[in-house]
Amino acid sequence: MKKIVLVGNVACGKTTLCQRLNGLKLQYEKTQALNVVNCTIDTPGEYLEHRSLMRGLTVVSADTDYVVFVQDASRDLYLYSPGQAAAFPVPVIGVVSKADIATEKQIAQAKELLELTGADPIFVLSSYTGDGVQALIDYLQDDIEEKA
Ligand SMILES: Nc1nc2c(ncn2[C@@H]2O[C@H](COP(=O)(O)OP(=O)(O)OP(=O)(O)O)[C@@H](O)[C@H]2O)c(=O)[nH]1
Ligand SMILES: [Mg+2]
Repeated sequence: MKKIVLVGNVACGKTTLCQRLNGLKLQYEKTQALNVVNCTIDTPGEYLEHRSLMRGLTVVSADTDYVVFVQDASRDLYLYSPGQAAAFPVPVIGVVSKADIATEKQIAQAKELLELTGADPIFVLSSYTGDGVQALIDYLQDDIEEKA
């Protein structure tokens, strides 16, 4: 499994995705600090929301294979900037989260926003139902060479 760091605003679903990816019980717990679970680094949403903390994400990402931008499809709150993926030293992939409670239009909007950041590829999933999660797991298990 590739090493990833989850990035996204407060309550976008990073910890729940981390739990799902690692086969843990899904339970709400506010992330207060960087939390390493096997190959997944979970971060508090404040790291993205407060510009002064953003640099911390860049530093942490240097030791990973991928940054994962998580965008909550159910909320019209967009905190990423166009081209933001280029600020990281490793490739950025995107996750549209909470697809189970979002409309098709919201999902399309979230996907488009992540595309603008430069994240590629983008996975649409629900950590609650598990829909779409296996595609992400499969991607993270591939060798980088196989994707070229
Ligand atoms: N319906 C639905 N709710 C979800 C899903 N994933 C997470 N949630 C809910 O969204 C809320 C926030 O989820 P978290 O995973 O804690 O969010 P987070 O991004 O880790 O938030 P911070 O730790 O504050 O940065 C919780 O109430 C979750 O149960 C999902 O796939 N579907
Ligand atoms: Mg969290």
